[in-house]
Amino acid sequence: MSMFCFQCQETAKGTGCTVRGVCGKTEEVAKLQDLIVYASKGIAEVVIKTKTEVGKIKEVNEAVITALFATITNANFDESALESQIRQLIAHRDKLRGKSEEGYSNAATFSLGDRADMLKFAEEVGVLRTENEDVRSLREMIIYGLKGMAAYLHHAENIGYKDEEITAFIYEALFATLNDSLTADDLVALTLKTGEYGVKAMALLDSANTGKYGNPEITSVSIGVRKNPGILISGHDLTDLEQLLEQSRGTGVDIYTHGEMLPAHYYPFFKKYDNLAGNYGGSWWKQVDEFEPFGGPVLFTTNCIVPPRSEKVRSRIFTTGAAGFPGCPHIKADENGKKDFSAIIKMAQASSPPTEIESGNIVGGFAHNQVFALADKVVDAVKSGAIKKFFVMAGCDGRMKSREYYTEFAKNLPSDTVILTAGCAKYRYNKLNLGDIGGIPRVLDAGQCNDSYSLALIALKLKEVFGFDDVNELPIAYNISWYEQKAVIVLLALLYLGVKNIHLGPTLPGFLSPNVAKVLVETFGIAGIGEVDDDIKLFMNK
Ligand code: SF4
Ligand code: SF3
Repeated sequence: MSMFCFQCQETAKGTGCTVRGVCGKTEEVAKLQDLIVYASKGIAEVVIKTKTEVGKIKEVNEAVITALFATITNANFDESALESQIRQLIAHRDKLRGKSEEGYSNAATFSLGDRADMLKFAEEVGVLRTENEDVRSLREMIIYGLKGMAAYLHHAENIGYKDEEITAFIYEALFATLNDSLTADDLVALTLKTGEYGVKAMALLDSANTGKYGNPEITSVSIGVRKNPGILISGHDLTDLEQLLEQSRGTGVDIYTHGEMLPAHYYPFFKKYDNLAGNYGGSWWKQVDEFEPFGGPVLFTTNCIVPPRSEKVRSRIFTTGAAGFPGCPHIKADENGKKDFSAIIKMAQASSPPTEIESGNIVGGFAHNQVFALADKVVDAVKSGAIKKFFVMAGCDGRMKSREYYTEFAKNLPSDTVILTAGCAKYRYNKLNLGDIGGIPRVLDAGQCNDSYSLALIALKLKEVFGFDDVNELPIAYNISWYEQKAVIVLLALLYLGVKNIHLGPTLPGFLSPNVAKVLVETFGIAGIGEVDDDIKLFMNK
């Protein structure tokens, strides 16, 4: 076996990618990413054993968070970038540890040779290093949750928000995954604690985003095109969008969002930019068809990158932040966080304007503040029976055919139900025109995957208004679709908040061992999905 990765929903045969990732990740990239995780665990060990105050090692924290983020599915395919992150992590680790190697594990002491040595060593430290499949399953679930958390912390940090308590937890959890004396029960407890910190991380990012850009509000977003050439910006980082909008103002170039950047339109702050033209296309995997007709350059601020099919498209791709793709220019921030996007703007000016692939508008912006403002209306609609049930359908989208389930599910839901969505899962039904209930749209989009936090706040608010003791008494069903590791932290956060009977699809994670899956089923009522009609009946009768 040349590599092993089973962190995402598309993992080969539902069990693991062993030759090349279904995502396009090469063996080398997979191994370097394993090494990043292992080196991060080593740093965690040193931080804990030297009792280093997390607040005093800002640079180390940033390096660990960015590196973990770079290992998320579809974030970074660039071997050289990953190698230099590993070298940076090891330099930090050794500086923190000093000369002494006594009392430390291999993760805290291993040294690096050349790339070939690194790849060889990586084979010993990957996922399969843990032999017991239940321990492996729990360890990896924790690690994937931490990766998702790292992504959210990275965005918050870019806005100047950080929380050392969360960073300290990341070290605690990373180190715990090296500890062979922990039992499966200990690891289950740590999994839930990861969910607890996931809530904190999403809350921090929510404060950062709303603190800087205002509270999302109901917004109609154009999905057509204008006449100017454009730049397409994808991913989740709002600070990148802000800088791009500022720098491209008055240059004759329009900015379009793609995939998970769509919710940026909902923030009041961005409404002042008349060069923010709209949203182009659908969710991440549609890029293989949509980047070609877009015509202009594309900036990836995070996942999800799909290795481009043609050189023509590849030559128009730029990355920044934790994202990376070999051969594509990577735009770094200076020490003040400023990025120079002039090369992208220049390329856009020489590009043809986007070809229209859709027209019209979509409506979103139903994050917590906006929904709370509509609370009376929503509560009345529930009390009068006009709304029978809410369906939380947050999470990720993906290219598997089986995901057509979600479009059919949304289409076939009774007309007295409302979908609460967040993340790129929304693209399966946000253009369906499902109508409204007394002015409340039947699809309420809160925002990006991290804005699932808003959905949790909305549920907690409804619990309070209706005077229930338990969120599970509410008329809310959870039919979540997952793909990558941010969905793992969202799921763990929901479990921590006590949400039961979540249905997860289109398939259950390949990293769940049969015993761990059993614990999730028995303790939390987690289930997969079945046929649309049967599932709707099941949910409506619960
Ligand atoms: Fe396979 Fe997913 Fe890992 Fe890519 S990220 S190698 S598709 S399991
Ligand atoms: Fe989507 Fe990649 Fe997960 Fe942020 S962008 S939800 S899959």
